[in-house]
Amino acid sequence: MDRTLVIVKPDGVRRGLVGEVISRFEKKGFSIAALRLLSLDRNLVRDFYSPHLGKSFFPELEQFIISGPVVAMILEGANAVEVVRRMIGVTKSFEASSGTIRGDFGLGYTDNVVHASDSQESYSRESKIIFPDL
Ligand code: FUP
Repeated sequence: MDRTLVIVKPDGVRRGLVGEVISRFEKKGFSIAALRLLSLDRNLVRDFYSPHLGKSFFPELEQFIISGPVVAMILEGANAVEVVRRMIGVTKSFEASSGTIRGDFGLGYTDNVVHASDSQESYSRESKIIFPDL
């Protein structure tokens, strides 16, 4: 079965959206293969967001993502990567369509409620960082 990684970011956790986010994925038909609450440290962030290291927005992204705990999960279901990316909406929450998680719950760019792997390759890389024991 296909899998993907979803992270409810610090803004989503602070605003009490963990249940809402999980509920949407459960209602869609995904099952939760793994779930954990964790705080990312700078080393982990540099590894996780390595494709963005050195970009002008990286310091802001790093500061935001370590600003509080996150809830990470591995979701399992048909075409998980593509379907979940559609359900979260485009990166800029203020441009995301209504009905998507970012479109319904945020206005931010850096603080855009959730992360989801954007390809199989990203999933393989990211899931090993967040769930090293799986
Ligand atoms: P996404 O795959 O939708 O999470 O988006 P990206 O991989 O392009 O970006 C990773 C994170 O960096 C996003 F949450 C948004 C943030 N970002 C900024 O804050 N500023 C930018 O200029 C680009 C990305």
